[in-house]
Amino acid sequence: MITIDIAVTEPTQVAEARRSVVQAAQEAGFDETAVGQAALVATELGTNLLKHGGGGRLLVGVAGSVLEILALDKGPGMADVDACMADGYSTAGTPGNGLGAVRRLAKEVHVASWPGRGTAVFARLCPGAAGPQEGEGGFSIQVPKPGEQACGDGWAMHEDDGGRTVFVVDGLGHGTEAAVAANAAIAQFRRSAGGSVTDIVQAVHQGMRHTRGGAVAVARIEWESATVAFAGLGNIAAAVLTPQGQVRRMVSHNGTAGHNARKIQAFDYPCGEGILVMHTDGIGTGWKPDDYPALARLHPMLLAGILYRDFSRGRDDATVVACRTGRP
Ligand SMILES: [Mn+2]
Repeated sequence: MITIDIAVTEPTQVAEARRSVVQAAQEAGFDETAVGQAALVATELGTNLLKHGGGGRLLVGVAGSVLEILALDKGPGMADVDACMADGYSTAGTPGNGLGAVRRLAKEVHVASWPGRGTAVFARLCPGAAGPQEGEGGFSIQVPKPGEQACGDGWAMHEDDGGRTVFVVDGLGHGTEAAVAANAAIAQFRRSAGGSVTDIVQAVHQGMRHTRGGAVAVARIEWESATVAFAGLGNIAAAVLTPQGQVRRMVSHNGTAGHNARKIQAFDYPCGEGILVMHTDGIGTGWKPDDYPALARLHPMLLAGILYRDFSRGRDDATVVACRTGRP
């Protein structure tokens, strides 16, 4: 889960981003060599933001033993993503400083770029690790309001043979008390995750009674029927992007979990092999898929990153969760 957001608009901030990446790599249990490689990836991605993106943001986090780095800019974009992935290619004319080294050192690199609409690069580093990794199912960015340590948002995921259930909560307001509410909601979700979406929302509503409350939403992807069942209370946005590029926005009822739940209702949406995305109101809902060709074919973290980059309000906790809706 990505939790740190560093602006990179001048060279000293590349160094700051590198320090954050080193710290996160150590947190993920990387050995000295792997920490050094992570630092190199951070330096190159940060330098690219300055050189090709006109500045941008480097986002960092840890999911299990995986280090996640997102580089986001609103620059001119790449005309040819494949060429930029090749060693030695650099649009600024510095050989060997493009994405080639990032690709060599990272386990996975995913790139999205549109001319005039900037570039997003997602690198996953997990030295020596093999097999499925934590975070493989769902990808997330969760960044507290600027100046706050605690995050009043939360999310969690449950998987079983039949499908996947994704839960998102936005504790009322922000700061410590919002985090207390969000944590109570997550704890209750974990106890109730096997139930229907309406049962889960009902249980979480009860479980948040002693907190200041918040907005919650649950989406259950059923592999067999290729549908998503959704129930929401309050202001959590959710949508399915179909492989054909359509967006189905899901409906929540008004209310505040923990205090006011007049109506808890499930809605069903067909999903196919697309992407489910859910986000709190720290991210605006004004995004349109037509602005980003082939959005539904992106890696889910790139989708999350682009929504964060272009629609984060910057004055609230911001959380966006994205996962594939096809059976893994
Ligand atoms: Mn909020």
